[in-house]
Amino acid sequence: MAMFTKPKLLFLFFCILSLFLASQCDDNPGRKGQRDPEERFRECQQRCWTQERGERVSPCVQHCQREYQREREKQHRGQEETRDENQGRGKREPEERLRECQQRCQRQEEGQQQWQCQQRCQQEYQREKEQHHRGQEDENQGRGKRDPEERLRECQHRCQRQEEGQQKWQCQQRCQQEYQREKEQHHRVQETNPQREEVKNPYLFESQRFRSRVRASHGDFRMLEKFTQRSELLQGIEKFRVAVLELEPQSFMLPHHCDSETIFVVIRGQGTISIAEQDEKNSFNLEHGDVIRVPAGSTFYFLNRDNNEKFFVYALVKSVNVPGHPQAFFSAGGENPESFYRVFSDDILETSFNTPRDRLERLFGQQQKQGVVIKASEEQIRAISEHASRSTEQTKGEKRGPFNLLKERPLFGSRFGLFFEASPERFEQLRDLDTAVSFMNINQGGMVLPFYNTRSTRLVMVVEGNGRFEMACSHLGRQGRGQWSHGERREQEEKQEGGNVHYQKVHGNLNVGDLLVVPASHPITLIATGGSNFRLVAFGVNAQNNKKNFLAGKVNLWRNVDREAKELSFNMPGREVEEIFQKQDQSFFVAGPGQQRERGEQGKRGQELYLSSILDFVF
Ligand SMILES: [Cu+2]
Repeated sequence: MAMFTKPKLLFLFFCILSLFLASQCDDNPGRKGQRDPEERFRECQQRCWTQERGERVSPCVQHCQREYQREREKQHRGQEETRDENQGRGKREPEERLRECQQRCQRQEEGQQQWQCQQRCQQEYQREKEQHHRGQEDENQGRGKRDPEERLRECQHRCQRQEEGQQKWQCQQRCQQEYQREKEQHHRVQETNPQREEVKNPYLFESQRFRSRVRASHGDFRMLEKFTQRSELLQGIEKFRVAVLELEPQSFMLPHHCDSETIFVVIRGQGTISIAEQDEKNSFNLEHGDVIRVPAGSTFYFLNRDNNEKFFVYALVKSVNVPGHPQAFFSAGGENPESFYRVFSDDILETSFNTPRDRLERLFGQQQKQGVVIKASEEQIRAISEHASRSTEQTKGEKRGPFNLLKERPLFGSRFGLFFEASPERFEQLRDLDTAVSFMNINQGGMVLPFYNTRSTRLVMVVEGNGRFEMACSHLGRQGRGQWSHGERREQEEKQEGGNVHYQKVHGNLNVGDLLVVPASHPITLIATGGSNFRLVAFGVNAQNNKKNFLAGKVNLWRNVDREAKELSFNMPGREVEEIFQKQDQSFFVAGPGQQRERGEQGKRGQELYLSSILDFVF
């Protein structure tokens, strides 16, 4: 008896109590069972938001979603089975049931009714088949419980270990594609769910939010939804849209003009852009890193002159008519794309072209109906790109012609990363739009120290690799959705800030094709988490006189704050505050969390290695 100390007795009591409660539940097939999956899903999600922190929120929510799906399907199947059993035909195959059902119709019904009865049999059969199919898919996904991010990382590691050179790259591409596919599936599930997770984070747009704007056999033009459609917090960039243009090898995008100013940045491949004006024609060959402005209303066309590689371009589009609703005008084509000439009356066209109607019908009726991007022959490509020029030192700063972002001196960098920027101050083409284009490379395992842009909002797109970000936002904090899981921390904050300002931690994973809006003044950090370098291209709006203010590192803002001010700010001796702010002796980019100890030694040599890392750098 001495063995049963008080806690043990208590434990025993609880065991018995829980057994008793469990049996009660069995007797009463309600309670858990009768609350609907939706309710449990909401509860589960709330648990994630209140109990988990940081990175763990999203996997937790995903788990809830999977659980929800599973329950829904189970419920559905349960209903089926009950009905089947009622009809005494539970275990047989759908085909057999279909035959039986049809025979029943034949025996029992006449004429029109018999036909309807047969239809019902068919529908039931279809439904069963589909369900059966889904059931199998579930089983196949024995791997189902891990999240797509994890599978992506595993896939990439496999590539790293097993493949070399070009093959490695292709292997990585395959991982990305698989990941995209899974995400899209996941996204579709989310869309049907009662509560949308993304309300929490209006700044991150996953790649599948780019939607095709045009149908084309040899290319794709995808545009991100209108920013203000997502959240009113994005009003400041209401006029802007971001798009991706992808041309298959040896293809041609038909001439058109847009009621928008456009800045293109070339991510991959070899292309040519031709810009036709009333009294001017310009053609430029483009390569990765090139930036080119196409003024509103200029007629232009693209060419992918490479035989193997896709031509891949990001675009920042600023509408001039209806804010956030840029439109393209195709003069070429007929039905797909539709040529705008076709809206004019026949007699007007006849007069305008001084050509009989039947010949005009041929002009606008001959096209291939393959959309805005079509295949071009080698000769056609050669002829068009023959007289195209390359951006050179001389064309820089001139009104037309591309300039290469990556051939500039990096604005800042270290062993762990580099940052390039084409600012409106230096490039006339960007000036009147008050925009910038920048490129950031964070080396594998590195991070950029926390900073903020003083007046520019950045639209950051992932070009290569994986990473994550953390950002402080007071707008979301103010909406009372702040996620402080430690109440005391919130209280502390209230004391310091007079209870007026709260910051929401906005965070997430970034993968190729995703877009992140980083509003001006919002402190942010980005960390490379994948097995390769993490590369980002950003469009900056309100870019003139923008500065990046770093909040930590050797070069940081606090260097220019008086010691006494620091003392007052932190209620700590000024010297001690300075000691802390000077402890990180590297600037801009450092080894990421978890990497620091391993790399500490190497890090000391950071400055010496700075130059060689620039030279090693290949986009
Ligand atoms: Cu904010």
